[in-house]
Amino acid sequence: PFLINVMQHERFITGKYDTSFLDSAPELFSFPESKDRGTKMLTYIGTVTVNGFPGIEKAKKPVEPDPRIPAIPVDHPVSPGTKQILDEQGADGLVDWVRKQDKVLITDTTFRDAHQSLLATRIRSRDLLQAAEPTAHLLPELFSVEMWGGATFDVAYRFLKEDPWDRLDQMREKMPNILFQMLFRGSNAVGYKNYPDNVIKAFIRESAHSGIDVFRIFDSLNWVKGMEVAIDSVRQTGKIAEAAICYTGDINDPERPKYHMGYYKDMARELQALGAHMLAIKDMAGLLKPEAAYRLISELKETVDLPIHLHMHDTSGNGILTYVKAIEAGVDIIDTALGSMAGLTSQPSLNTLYYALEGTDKAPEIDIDSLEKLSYYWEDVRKYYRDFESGMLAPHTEVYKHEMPGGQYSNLQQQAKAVGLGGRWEEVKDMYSRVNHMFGDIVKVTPSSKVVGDMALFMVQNDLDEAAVLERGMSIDFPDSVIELFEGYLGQPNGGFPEELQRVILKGREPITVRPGELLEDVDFGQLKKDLAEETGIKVSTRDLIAYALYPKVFEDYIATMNQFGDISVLDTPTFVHGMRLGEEIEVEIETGKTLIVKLVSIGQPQPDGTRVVYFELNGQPREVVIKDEN
Ligand code: 3PY
Ligand code: ZN
Repeated sequence: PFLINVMQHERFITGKYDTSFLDSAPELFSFPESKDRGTKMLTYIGTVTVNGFPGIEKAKKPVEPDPRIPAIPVDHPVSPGTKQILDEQGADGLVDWVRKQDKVLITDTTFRDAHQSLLATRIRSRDLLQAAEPTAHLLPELFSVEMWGGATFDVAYRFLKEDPWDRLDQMREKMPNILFQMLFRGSNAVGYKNYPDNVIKAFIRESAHSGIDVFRIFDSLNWVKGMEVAIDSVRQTGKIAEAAICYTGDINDPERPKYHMGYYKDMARELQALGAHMLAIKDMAGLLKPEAAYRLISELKETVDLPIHLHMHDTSGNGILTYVKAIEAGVDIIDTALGSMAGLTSQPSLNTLYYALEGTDKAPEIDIDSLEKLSYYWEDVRKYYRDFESGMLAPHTEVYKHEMPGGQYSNLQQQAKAVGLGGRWEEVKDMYSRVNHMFGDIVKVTPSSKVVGDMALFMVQNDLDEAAVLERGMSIDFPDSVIELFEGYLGQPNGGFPEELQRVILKGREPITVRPGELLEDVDFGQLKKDLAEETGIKVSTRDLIAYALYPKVFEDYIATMNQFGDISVLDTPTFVHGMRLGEEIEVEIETGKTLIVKLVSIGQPQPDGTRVVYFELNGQPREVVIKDEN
């Protein structure tokens, strides 16, 4: 378009090729918006307006006030923080610095686990990014911000139709002073199954290079062998390998002898020997009771010479008390969320902890007014996602019985509804705990927790109990995830699998006992790149290739959506979820300084072929798109 503009300029036509006119003719640089891009966006808005957003009930778009974004000083750079310590002193230097702190250090999980556990991981990059700069300015004392990994990677492509790597780049730019932390599922990376070693290595290399500083690595069965490749790869990048012990059971309950204090101490020693820079206690369900926390942290501090980082969920309502006890015992870092995104299945509230510790030696160096300001922002943004709330309204002490991780509760509830068991939810919860014991009392965290959930649904649906499974097992087709677990493809649980159950589930096939990665062939990235380019026609980047290696179908669907609708991450969230109201006008900044004005004029009657014409104005010009009415 630039050349066409230039060639139509009168001085070009009259043969005066002195190009200084370019400088004095700014109109040459304004190009008509390509039809394609505008039409694609209108097609998305039309589709969601007519058909609603997948997975939630169609509702009229609510009128939402703009979120209260905390003001940031214009002429004041952000204060340096832990990111600078890592960059200047390396991983060991940072670990030494942590050891020297006498106040408790804080990780903010609002950008990852809090919304994974409260809102089905649905917070979009746009809403996260608006909080990034204010957080960098207002909370420079944070140890880290957990903002990537876990379920965020696949949900970004699958449901939000945006690129998680872009989120990382943009967050990094806006938050240059605080360490970025991610959750990494060991040999399951950010997925639900074991991947070949070269996929794990490539993922870690690329994410370290893109700005992740602290990798919290866990194995869903606490099988240390399943964590080795990841720990080693992180160490090679110069970033921090934080190896996690998943906490289950109750060390102070003599009725649950399997997960006793000695078990956790042994695992901590093994992780230290493997080269972990720090140790995490990952209490994914929120089972660590206050007295147990005091004992666990004190004894682990005597066992290993690593800083200890405690993560928990506040499902029971005991989170703050547990944290206070852990802090008394000398825990180095704890995970909290901003007030309005905290509590229940999320992390305990940092705002609340501030007051719980006020005046004590360990009170963190955090400004409470800053916490409240950021909390307003998240309170407003959270409303955009009300359709994804779990419906849990009060602390839920039953978690000590069923032991479901914070992020699983609402998911399994949805799954139960989807298979017609919504009315039998009490039975499903009870069965979840029975399945755990039938499986030999295993650690339950993604993906092992999903297997326990699948089996619980399967047994309730088919009216099976433990005895029936063993007696009639040879003629039962168990869910695929259950078969894979018992084949050893998620690794080995402490104490092995119950043999008789394993025999009926595998029906004569031999399980594996080695690390699955030893049997899986490396992915041929060269070939994969060719396949992906052929399949989608895109110019394949390393990041695309890694995403495709992890989730081929999800990534292909994402590219197909981009082709159909263009980049819809630029839409505001109410429009993304609900489309537009009749007569409404919105502005969409499609790139810096470039804004489209979109008005929804009317929606036509359904046509015999099941379509409707949706009438818009785009920058004042009438535009129509044809949408298939799915209702
Ligand atoms: C995840 O793996 O996504 C988790 O948050 C586990 O607790
Ligand atoms: Zn968690």
